[in-house]
Order: sequence, then C-alpha cells, then structure tokens
Amino acid sequence: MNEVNAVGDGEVTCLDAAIIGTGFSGLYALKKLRDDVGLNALAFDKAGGIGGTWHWNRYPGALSDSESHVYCYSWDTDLLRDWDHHSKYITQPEILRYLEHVAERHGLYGNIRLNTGVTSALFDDDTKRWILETDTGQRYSAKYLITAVGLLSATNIPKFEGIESFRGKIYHTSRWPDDAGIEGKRVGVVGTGSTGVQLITAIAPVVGHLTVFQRSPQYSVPVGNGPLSRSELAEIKNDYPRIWEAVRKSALAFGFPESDVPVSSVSAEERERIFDRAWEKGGGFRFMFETFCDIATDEGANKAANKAAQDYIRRKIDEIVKDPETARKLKPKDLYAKRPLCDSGYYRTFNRDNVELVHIGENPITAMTPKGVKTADGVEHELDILVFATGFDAVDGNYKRMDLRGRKGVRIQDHWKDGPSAYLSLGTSGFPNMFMVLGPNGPFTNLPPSIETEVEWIAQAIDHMERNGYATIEPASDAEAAWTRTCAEIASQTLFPKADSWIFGANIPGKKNTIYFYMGGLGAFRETLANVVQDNYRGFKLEKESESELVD
Ligand code: FAD
Ligand code: NA7
Repeated sequence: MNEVNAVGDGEVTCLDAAIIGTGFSGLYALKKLRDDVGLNALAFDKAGGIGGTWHWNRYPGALSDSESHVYCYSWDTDLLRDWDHHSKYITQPEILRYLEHVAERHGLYGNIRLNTGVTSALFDDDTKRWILETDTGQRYSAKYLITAVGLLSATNIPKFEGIESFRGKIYHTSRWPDDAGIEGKRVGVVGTGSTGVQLITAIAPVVGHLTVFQRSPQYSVPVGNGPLSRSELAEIKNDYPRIWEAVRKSALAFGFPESDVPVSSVSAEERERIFDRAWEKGGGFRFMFETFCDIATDEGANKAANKAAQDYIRRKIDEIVKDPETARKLKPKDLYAKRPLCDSGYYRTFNRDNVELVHIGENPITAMTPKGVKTADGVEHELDILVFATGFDAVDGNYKRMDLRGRKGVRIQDHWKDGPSAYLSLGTSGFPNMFMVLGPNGPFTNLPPSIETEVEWIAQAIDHMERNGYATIEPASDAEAAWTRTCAEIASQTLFPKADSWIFGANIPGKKNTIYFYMGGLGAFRETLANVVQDNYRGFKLEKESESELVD
C-alpha cells in the first residue's frame, strides 16, 4: 500500500500538472504547459500575490542587481518591445508590476490559486500520479508536479538566546510589513549580505539611529544605477535579438561580455584603470567577471588575481570611510568569493552620525534582551526594531518544508540526507514526473534566462511524454550522481567553495556544506540539455504503462 492512501477520503481535483510557486519560474511554467503543451494546469502559491521573490521582498532598497533589460522574460517579444524599463536596474515594485502585467496579459490568474500553500505532495506508486494537499484543505491529483518553489525563498532566522524576550518589533527582510514604522526609530540590522547592504543604505537617512550588526565584512562595489534615456532604451530594444543570443551563450547570462583577460597579463597601472572603470560603471558581477577572467578562479601565485580585486576594494573603503576604526571593521580580509555585491553608497553610510557598526565577528551577540541586543563586551544596544537580513535556507529550503515523498513513500529529507542532488537540476531519482525549476545543481547565473531554459526543457520533455504515451520519467541515479560529480569538479576550479556563504550551504548552522550549483555557465548548460534530448533523454528512465525502459 502506498503512503498516498493515508491522505484520506474527500474530493480530489484532477489536473495534468500542478505547479508550486508563481514567481518567474511558476508563471512561465504555467504559460508553457497550459498554452503550448495543452495541459490542464494550476499553479499554487502560499503568498497572497504572484511574483515570488518580488512579492515577498518589499524591504526598503530592494533592487535586482541584474540589469533591468536582462532581468525579464525573453519569450514575450511583443512585451520586450512594449515594456519600458526606466532605469538601469529595476526595483522591487517595478519587478512586481512587470510580473503582474505578464500574468494579466497572458490570462494566467484563472489558473492560479493564491494564499494556498502546498503542504504535501505524495507520489502514488499505483496510479503513478502525485497527490497534493493544501493548507486550504483541498486535494489535487496530477500527473506532473512542477516545483518552482524558489531557491532564495525559505527564510533563515537565526536562533539567538532571549529573542522571545525582546519587547520591540522583529522583522525579516523578506516579510517586510507595510506598516514597518521605522522612521525616527532605533533600528538594528543583523546581516550585511546583498539584502542587508541594500536595506542599510536605504533606511539610514530615515531612521533615528541605526545599529548594524556585521558578522562578516563584505566586498561591495557601486551598483551604478541611473535612469535609462529614451535613446538607450531604443537601442536595447533594437538590439534584443543579439542580446538574448549572447546571454544564452554566455556563462553568467548577465548581458555583458565576460572577460578573457587574466590579471597578470596587464601592468599594475592598466589593472588599476580597468578596476577604476568598472567601479565607475558599477555592477557587482561586472566588477568580478567583466574586468578579468581569473578573479573567481585564480589559484596561482597566492590567488593574485583575487587579491588584486580585494586590495582595490579595501583601498576604496579606506578612501570612503572617515573613521579609521570603522573602516578597519568594514574591510574584509578573506577571499572575494561570495556572490559579488553592489550598492548605492553602503560604505559611505557609515560616515553618518546616526549609524553605528558593531562587528559581531569580533564582539559576538551574547543574547537578545527585552531592550535590545547584548554583545560580548557587555554593551546592551537598545532598539525599537530589530531586522533580520539574514538570508535564506537556499536551494532546498522550501523542499524540506513540505511533506514531499517519491516512490515507496521516500521523503525528500531522507533522499537528500547527504545534501540535495539532482540530474541537471531538473529532477531527482525516485521522484517520477517531478520537474524542478532551479533545483539543486542548476546554473549560477542571472536567473531569468536559466529559468526560461529549464521551463522550456521541461515543457519539451512533457510534450514528448504525452505524444509517445509515457507514464513516467525520472533521472537514473547514476546519471544524477555523475552530474553531481561534474558540478563538484567545476566548482572546485573556482574560489567560491572557499568562502562561507549560502552558495554552498554554509550560512545555516548544521546545513550540509556541499554543491548546490552548476558553475559551468548557461551556454554549456544549454548545450548539455540539448544533447540529452538529442540522445533520447540520456540519463532519464522513461516508463510506459507496462514496461520500463532506461534510455541511455
Ligand atoms: P521565487 O520567486 O522565489 O518564487 C517561489 C514561490 O514559491 C514563492 O512565491 C513561494 O511563496 C512559493 N512557494 C514555495 N513553497 C511553496 C509551497 N509549499 N506552497 C505554495 N507556494 C510555495 N536573481 C537574479 O538573477 N538577479 C538578481 O538581481 C536577484 N536579486 C535578488 C534579490 C533578492 C532580495 C532575492 C531574495 C533574490 C534575488 N534573486 C536575483 C533571485 C530570485 O529569487 C530569482 O531571480 C527569481 O526571482 C526566482 O524566481 P522563482 O520563481 O524561481 O522563485
Ligand atoms: P546572505 O547573502 O546569506 O546574507 C545574510 C547575512 O546575514 C550575512 O551577512 C550573514 O553573515 C548574516 N547572518 C546570517 N546568520 C547570522 C547569524 N546567526 N548571526 C549574525 N549574522 C548572520 O542573504 P541575503 O538576503 O543578503 O542575500 C541572499 C541572496 O539573495 C543574494 O545573494 C541575492 O542573490 C539575493 P555571514 O556573511 O554569513 O557571516
């Protein structure tokens, strides 16, 4: 008997495809499967609105650090022509407006169920269908399960002793309330990642006093945001076919040419000029990857390329920050090998009289108290509001928060006990007909182009199954293991695993520090996907009603 039988009786709505999530991934999956493959599909989201990341992350300063013209869909060419981006980078309200417009324009809302969390998804071995239960008490059955649950979506709120005693308000940046009421207040921010850097810079001028609790100093460069003129916009629109082609062939999909120049090949003066130009132009990924080709990979000569970039940013911090002790605390000493940050005046913010930096890396938080935060030096930092900009249980976080079970009732938590794995990030063995968008070991890129790549591949695979009478598809475990090894090998050629960050699961105590991304680039990833299809879905097991066939 299958675990599914434990769900109990009651009305079950039959679908072809159930999609979890309505961010960039879920919306496009719905559009493709409903309109191109012709499936009866529904998308669910626990949020009260569509947009995923951009529904949830409403904190002041929230901005995409992918440039606006490539932080959008490429598949709606009419919309590319009609939608005007007003600035080089796109803010949270604008991204949300864009996604709502897409949903409206393609009539997606009728197939979306909001305020509906999927609490369980169980594969029934007998019927070969997924049975879903929602927190609204509904049950659905679907042949295909598409998990578009987001890779930076499950919040991370660290445990601090005494937190429940704090008498002020506590927010996480990705659950920012409309009535946050920070104006004039004593606000503390824990966390100085991409989110913290944006938030701190944005709120410093409006709060009464801001205490920044920094565990690790960050390398950050200017974002270089600014308006897009009509002529710049027209140029982008005319150039879109070339831009998207280049994006799809590139490694990072950020829409700029990635450098092939090693740091060591230029003189010290030329190096400085290149960094200066990048600093002026702005953009974290541009600074790391458009300047030189070996900042994130160089292992030779004391990681000289990486060190050159570190030294440059440290010099900038010294130039910008007036108080030498604050500058010292702000300067990272480790590798420049986390997701590269950019900002709208982060370091400068620490010159303000109402901003105080507490380096909890040196002077740890010992407890939260009714009045605020106590540090090891005995100081109690009194606060009205405490904000956690502490990031996410990335990649597999939302999977672990569901009761998700594959063949023979195996729980995803058990299947992934040694860390999450997937074949091509699209599926995992033992979970038939479950397609993940941005699952583990997918491309580390500007994400909309990778999302499109994955959704299009999934739609093609499902179409293939429907046309050829297949009941199930799932990765063969050896193919999945080989993909994991490939991802590990590629990652080991970069410096990213050597820095503690969410990219390798190092931000959550107890989380498996392992491989979560494919760092071979979008171009190579797309080629691999195309070859897998051409080789008749190499590495996947496709099963008809009565037979089992490994296609390899
Ligand atoms: P999400 O947008 O995260 O959507 C997932 C949805 O699934 C959510 O709405 C969630 O509520 C829903 N969900 C999850 N579990 C369940 C469940 N059990 N039941 C029902 N619903 C569920 N990427 C870039 O490429 N460039 C950037 O500049 C960039 N900036 C970012 C800034 C921030 C602050 C954050 C948090 C992320 C950023 N990202 C950026 C990453 C961003 O998440 C992706 O670009 C993209 O938005 C992901 O879309 P998605 O649809 O895959 O996931
Ligand atoms: P990040 O990049 O994971 O940053 C989280 C920050 O919170 C970072 O500074 C952490 O310090 C800090 N943190 C986490 N846990 C703690 C505890 N327990 N105590 C003190 N400080 C802590 O999340 P973001 O939201 O900024 O960005 C995530 C991605 O979303 C980003 O890359 C973009 O793609 C969008 P640490 O550095 O680990 O010492």
